[in-house]
Amino acid sequence: MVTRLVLVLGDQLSMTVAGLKAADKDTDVVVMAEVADETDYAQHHPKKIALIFAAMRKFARKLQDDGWTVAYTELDDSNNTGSICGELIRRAEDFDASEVLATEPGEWRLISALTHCPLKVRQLEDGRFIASHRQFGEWAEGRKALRMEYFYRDMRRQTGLMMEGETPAGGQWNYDHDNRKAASGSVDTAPMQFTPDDVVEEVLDLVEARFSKNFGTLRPFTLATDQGQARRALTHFIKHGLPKFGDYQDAMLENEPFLWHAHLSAYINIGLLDPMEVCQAAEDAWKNGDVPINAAEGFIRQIIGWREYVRGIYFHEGPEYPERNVLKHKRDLPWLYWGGETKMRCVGQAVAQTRDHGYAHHIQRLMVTGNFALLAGIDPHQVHEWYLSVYIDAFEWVESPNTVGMSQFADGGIIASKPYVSSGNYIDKMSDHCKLCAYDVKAKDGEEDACPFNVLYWHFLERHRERFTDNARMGNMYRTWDRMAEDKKDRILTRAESFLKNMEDGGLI
Ligand code: FAD
Ligand code: DLZ
Ligand code: SF4
Repeated sequence: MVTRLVLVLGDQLSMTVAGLKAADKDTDVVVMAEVADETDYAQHHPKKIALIFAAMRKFARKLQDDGWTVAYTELDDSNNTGSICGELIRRAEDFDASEVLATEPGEWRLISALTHCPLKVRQLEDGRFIASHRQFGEWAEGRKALRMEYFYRDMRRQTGLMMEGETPAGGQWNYDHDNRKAASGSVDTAPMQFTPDDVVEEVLDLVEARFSKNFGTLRPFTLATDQGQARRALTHFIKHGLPKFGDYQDAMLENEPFLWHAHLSAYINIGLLDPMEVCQAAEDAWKNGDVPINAAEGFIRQIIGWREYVRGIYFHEGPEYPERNVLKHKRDLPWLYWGGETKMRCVGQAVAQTRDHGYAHHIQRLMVTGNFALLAGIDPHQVHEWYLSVYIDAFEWVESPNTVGMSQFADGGIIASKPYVSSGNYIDKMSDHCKLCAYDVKAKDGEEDACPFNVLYWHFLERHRERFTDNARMGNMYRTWDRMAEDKKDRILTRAESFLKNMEDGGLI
């Protein structure tokens, strides 16, 4: 029998990935490699590198225990070539193999590297998703607008999740109107934590030695690093977090990074949890009467709706999608995103949590850091690079549509029907940050201490009037702006300009 290599990447750590499913345990050799090309294409959060390396090492052991031959390269190995293709070539020589079975990577960069690797590499479609590339393409074909909601309904029908025959459970597809409560008081749950074992400790030492300059705190490190732990984290979330997930999905609280969110995205994205098992656990909890319908439906929608949809968009739109910049925003990402001082309490809190945990929940990503970057006209590519670096769950197929499309409207409205921009009002309503902020969220007249979101909001609308004035969902806002007295409008725009100038000059904002 000819020996084949089976490539398993750091975010493909599941026994059911396509490459492993197609392989022969008796004759094929699994190749896994910690390489500089992957650690350095973004300035990854140290917790993200540690999570991936620890989970890779444990997965390799599991494969070996199951009888697979595994050729594993550690980052510090002296003969490490530094790239996935380089490692495949080296292992092909070692094992006299010429063919490679790979599961298609979640990034065009790596797909291209495998395509150009001078070996026969078969890239099999990643079957860990509900919608295949072909299915998404057929859904998208001929549609004027690719809206998530309609795609989601198809996914509900296809999976049967929360369906009663052809109709959605409870009679509605979407219970979002129940999911906008502001939180108050204390949070009665937290993601499950795991004490590092020997494998994890060794990886932490390596990451500390090699990546201490990257933005982010490595220790304490309490993430799950194998399937068993990730499943315990899932069970814990379903019991303690999911019941209130829906109600407080959009809420933000001081020093409460996780609220009732799952903190499971990284585990799902790297293969420790299967998206369907996660959704089925949520559905079961609802069927057993342990969680309300708005929580279960809202949670399942994030996974079989948004997660599948953004992946479809990434592959449908092609490799240049992350480069898009229809609003022609050019400003540099301010230093405060890398932990520099800021007077904006909401942004400071989101960035500090990101630094400490490699995590911020969706509304912080969308309506705080994303909203600010969009209002301030930051180059979306720099925003994309930031999100790709700082979150433990960030891989381009999921990060770039969320950032470039949903958050920065840089794709011109493929994902979002209108830009996700808001004044400070929204953050004030959904959080307790404003009362501790140096800025005044109630100041709306261009005052020196006016919340920056308040003045930048109108500045954004004014500078993009031509593009958005006819957008049905934005007409009201333009009418409100147009009704304002001219001197008030001048004060607001002048204050916005001086704020942006100060930001560009590196001043404290
Ligand atoms: P929960 O809020 O508890 O949601 C449950 C699950 O639903 C998540 O674990 C995740 O698997 C899925 N999910 C929810 N929203 C989305 C979404 N919009 N797209 C895809 N899956 C979703 N998610 C990533 O996994 N990786 C990223 O790199 C990423 N970058 C983002 C960048 C921006 C600018 C924005 C606005 C969102 C981004 N998201 C990303 C989506 C979302 O913010 C995270 O999935 C979520 O915050 C993860 O935390 P959680 O597990 O506690 O999720
Ligand atoms: C993110 C990441 C990092 C930091 N390191 C590795 C690595 O050393 N080896 C590996 O196989 N994968 C790594 N990854 C995950 C890949 O970057 C990921 O597979 C691609 O971005 C495609 O999603
Ligand atoms: Fe954020 Fe403005 Fe509130 Fe300050 S006042 S916390 S900047 S929304």
